[in-house]
Amino acid sequence: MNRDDIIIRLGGNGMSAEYGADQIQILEGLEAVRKRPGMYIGSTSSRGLHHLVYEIVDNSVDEALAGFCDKIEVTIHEDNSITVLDNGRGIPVGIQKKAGIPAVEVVFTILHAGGKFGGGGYKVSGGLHGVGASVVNALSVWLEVQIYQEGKVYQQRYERGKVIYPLKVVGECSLEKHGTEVHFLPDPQIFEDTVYDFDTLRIRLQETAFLTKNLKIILRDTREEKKEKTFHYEGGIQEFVTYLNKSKTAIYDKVVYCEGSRDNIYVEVAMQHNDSYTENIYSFVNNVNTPEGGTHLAGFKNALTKTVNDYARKNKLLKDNEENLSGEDIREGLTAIISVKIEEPQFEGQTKQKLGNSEARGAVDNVVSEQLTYFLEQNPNAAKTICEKSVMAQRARAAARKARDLTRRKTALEGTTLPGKLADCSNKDPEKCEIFIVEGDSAGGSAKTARSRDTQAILPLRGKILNVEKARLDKIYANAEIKAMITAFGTGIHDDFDISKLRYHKIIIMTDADVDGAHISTLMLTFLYRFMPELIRQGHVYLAQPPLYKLEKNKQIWYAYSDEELSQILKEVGRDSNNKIQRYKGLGEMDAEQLWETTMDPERRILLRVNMDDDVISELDLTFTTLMGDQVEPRREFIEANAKYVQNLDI
Ligand code: TTJ
Repeated sequence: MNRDDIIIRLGGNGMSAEYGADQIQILEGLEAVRKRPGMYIGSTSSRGLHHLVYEIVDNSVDEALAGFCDKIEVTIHEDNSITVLDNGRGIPVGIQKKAGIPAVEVVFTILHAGGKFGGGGYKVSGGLHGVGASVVNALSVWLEVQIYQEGKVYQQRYERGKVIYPLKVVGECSLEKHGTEVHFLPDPQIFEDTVYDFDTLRIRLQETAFLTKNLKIILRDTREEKKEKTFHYEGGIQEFVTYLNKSKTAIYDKVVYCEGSRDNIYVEVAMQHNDSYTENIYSFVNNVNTPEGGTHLAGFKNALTKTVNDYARKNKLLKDNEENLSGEDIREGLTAIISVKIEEPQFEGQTKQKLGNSEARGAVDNVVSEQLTYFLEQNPNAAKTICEKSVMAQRARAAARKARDLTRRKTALEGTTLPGKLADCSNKDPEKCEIFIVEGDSAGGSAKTARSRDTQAILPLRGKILNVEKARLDKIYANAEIKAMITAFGTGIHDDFDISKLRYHKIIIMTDADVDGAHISTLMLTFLYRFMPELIRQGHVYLAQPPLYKLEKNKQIWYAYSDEELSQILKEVGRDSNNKIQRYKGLGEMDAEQLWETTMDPERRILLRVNMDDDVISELDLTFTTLMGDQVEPRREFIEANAKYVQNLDI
């Protein structure tokens, strides 16, 4: 660590507060951030708002990775300001030679100063926006930093990036106390939404705690509903895998764990198979998620495929006349975390989320090959279970390929015949067209009568659709409801997926407004998420919102879509015995006209657009696991919180 070589310790009060040309440049720099905030933090939506917290916390995590900090406390205050406190060494308060101002002031006022402190050590600075504290400062109404160092408390305040007073000593503290505390209020002139969501911060901070063994992170909410959560995982990513597999059934007890350094790259891998058929692998570089993978992920996959095949051959679990297991076969039902720490990560790809350093491939391959071989030898029962599951996957894949080739040939011969149950629309412009996926034949019937034939298609589905998390590919392809959806959408799936062939730009899931309806919606979403995620990513998937109540008074009718709305309407029209209130239990209770005016008419309905977050461990992923798994309790929690995953869309 040679950060100190550019920092001179503070002697006396040490203030050389000569703000000349340099200071003007600084202000111009931060002004640029305020002019184009999106360039620095991605967006000024709620996502950007939460990003501010990560930018600050990441500095403390760096200090933890360097080995000088083991506790971070994050507090959401009643005014939606945020405090981040760590017990690290404290940002240096000495004058920085080049800038002529205290290093801490450099950190908060000079653009990109964050990562530029000399070299050495791993830094949390991956992905698109590792831009640092000065950006947060520029986008805050005010920001105050306090540093606890050598018995003194230092403080400085900024407003919209501008220094309010030079760094000063404001008090004394015990000699043992050390750390940095930053308190800031995001600027409503910049952000569309300035209300923090506890769960959004929780997910990210919990992920950080999993990835940083022995770091304790506390998240506190002091607003109305007071909450506090502590994340502290001695087992690190091993516990992460256990957590991800919590609502699934693991097929062997231990979590495989590999750890080691090669080429100055620190490699950690944890993995365990469950009895599902989907692969859940998350890779990280310096604690930052790399959704597009890269060399570290490639190294892992290569090592896993090679090692398991070698073991299976050697132990006759794969016979001489059988083909090698493919990587996909071995990864069926695998939950894994790949985490590497590397000094100078290179990110590639369109979104700069893919690790490019070629030495990372070899490092991960090497560590995993060596330690997985050892694990398999030491745990023959687990090894056998893994090989057997992979062989089963290999057979199922061969069967699925046959089934798919067959359907392909069929469509080539017969052309794409749309499913019989589909009532298609007449308009041929996909942008104008929408398809309602409706639960049950009777509601489907009403919807067919109610619809606007030109642009609205109806596809009724019978009963619950197949849970694709619980079925193998061959069975999924054979399922009538799923086949109907695939042909109706027109895009194909997996490798054949082609979004330009999408026949309807709105895919609207319409189910009853009860627990069963929510379950069916989730099964539908699971299917779309696993087989056509691009439809969700590009915002083509919606949930219809049928009303919960109908209210009649003096021949006038009102519909309420929530309990709050019902009491609002009652307040307006007067609550008396002439009110007739009907609670809708299902779509079937509405006639076609009611269904049209409340749920389907583009002029009057409410649709919820389903969205998906790409750069944190997908919430969707965790919730699908939770919902579709075997355990009942997490499922109930999910259904209660379900509304969070959809975003309101006014049409
Ligand atoms: C830098 O090198 C010398 C010793 O201290 C290192 C340092 O800056 N540590 C540090 C920074 N710990 N915590 C921070 C930090 C904490 C918060 C909440 C915000 C910011 C910008 C930095």
